[in-house]
Amino acid sequence: SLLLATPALAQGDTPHIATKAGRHALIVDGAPFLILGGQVNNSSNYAAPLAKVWPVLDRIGANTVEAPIAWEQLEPQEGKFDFSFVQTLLDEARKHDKRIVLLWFGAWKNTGLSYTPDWVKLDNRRFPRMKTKDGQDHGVLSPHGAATLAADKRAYLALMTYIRDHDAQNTVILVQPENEVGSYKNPRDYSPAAQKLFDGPVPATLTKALQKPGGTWTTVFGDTADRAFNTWHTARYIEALASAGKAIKPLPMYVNAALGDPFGKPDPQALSSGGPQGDVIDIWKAAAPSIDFAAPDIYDRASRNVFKHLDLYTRPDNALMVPEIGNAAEYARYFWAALGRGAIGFAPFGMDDTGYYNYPLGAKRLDDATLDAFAQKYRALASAPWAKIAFDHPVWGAAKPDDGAPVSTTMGDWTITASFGQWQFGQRNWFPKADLPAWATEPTGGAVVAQVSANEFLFTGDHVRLNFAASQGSAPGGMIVKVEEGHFDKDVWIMDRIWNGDQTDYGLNLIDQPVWIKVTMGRYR
Ligand code: N0T
Repeated sequence: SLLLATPALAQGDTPHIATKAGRHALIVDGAPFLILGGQVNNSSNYAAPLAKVWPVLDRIGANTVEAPIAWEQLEPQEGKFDFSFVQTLLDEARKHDKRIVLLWFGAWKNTGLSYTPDWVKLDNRRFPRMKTKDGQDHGVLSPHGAATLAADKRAYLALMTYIRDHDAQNTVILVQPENEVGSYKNPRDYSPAAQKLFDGPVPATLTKALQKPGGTWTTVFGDTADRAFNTWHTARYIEALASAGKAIKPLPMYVNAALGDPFGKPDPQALSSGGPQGDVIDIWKAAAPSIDFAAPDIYDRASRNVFKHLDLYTRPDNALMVPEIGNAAEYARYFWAALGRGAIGFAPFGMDDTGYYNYPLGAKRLDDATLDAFAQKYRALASAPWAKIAFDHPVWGAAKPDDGAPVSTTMGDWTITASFGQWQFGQRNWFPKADLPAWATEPTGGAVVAQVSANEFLFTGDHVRLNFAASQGSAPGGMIVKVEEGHFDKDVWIMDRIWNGDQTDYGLNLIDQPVWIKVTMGRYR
């Protein structure tokens, strides 16, 4: 008899980014997957400190660990590879039921070369540092170093080969070649060889992609030429790693950015010139088509800046992911803002118990309140098929802005308003003498909403009140028909109770129990 082939999963089983209608999903084991992540501290990439990672990740309900593999640890002597930590990480992640986002700390880590092996660090002739304008060495490897690229790439490919051969089950779901690339205080390499390239024409691929006329770097980019040049060449270098890496195993790959001021004109001396900041994503897209997306590392506490950064990386051609965000409690609310823009993942940085804290970027310490701020949200999201919902439907999210003001949106015929800092009953001005809740003055609160059909919404959140109403100008008679609290059995919504009375009269309030709510809107005639 004829054997019919079983329908193959798209692109085999390998994780990949899928895009439809401008929305993105990270597909893992054939289904959309939401990265509820945590990144370990920089030096936790050894067997011993891993024991201090899992309890913290379990405590916050993470499903994914972001962990570095250092070039110095993989290839301590040239051509002699040591995969023992890679294997330990795979074994332990599986044992602790975590997926892995693998971070390749190669030629560039926060721009510097500290993670390269000694034989790279100490051989500046073979692996040249950038030159400053006055001919001094700058402590960042030049992206024009052909030997640097060849050696870095060889090590990266050895890593990818090991993953291909030892991770058929795709514990590793995403790879980040290099970390926060670019160069601080030296916008590009000013060596004679680099200068020669800089004086030449801008590659046509780039001018075409940017829809600019051809010319030299200076004529095309003016006073941003140095940065554009270093961005292009850094991205080309990473493209070489990514494209060759994907030929071995086509895992999705991304780059992360140390961010500047998202509103001001970036100062090429102050920010990591060459990195994938929001204003140069187009250069990265043209130079590095094998990179699936660029991503923001958020260590800026100002809500206005955070929202703008998130917006800059939310594009039809760029899946939003937050691979690093400060692990202080106040950053946790931005989880809602990220998911509301369709983020495929989120990961506070420094999530282990090795005793290191990167305050003032993140937390002073991981106390219970801090861990709960992330855990509470992760547990709510882990209980829902959110990645699938957000791939199939429009979503919106709100995090409490610094000024505490309400925020709203309109989805179809309905306007949704998120407000913050209230008790659950009634309105503040009814009880002028009642004290305010503790969270009224805290940077806490937010929600995420999916419009699952024209008149139906799913949402969860914390320290927030949501009001649903007919949008201005829509037909009369619009109202909330039903509010259900429920849970999911795989993809199916199961109603547990109907909310009514106090639970709905003053808006839909979620404080410290972020349950799932389904709202059905309608119109009376
Ligand atoms: C991040 C992390 C780690 C004057 C910082 C942020 C991680 C890297 N870098 O803990 O090092 O590996 O991606 C740099 C932010 C610099 C802000 C300086 C303000």
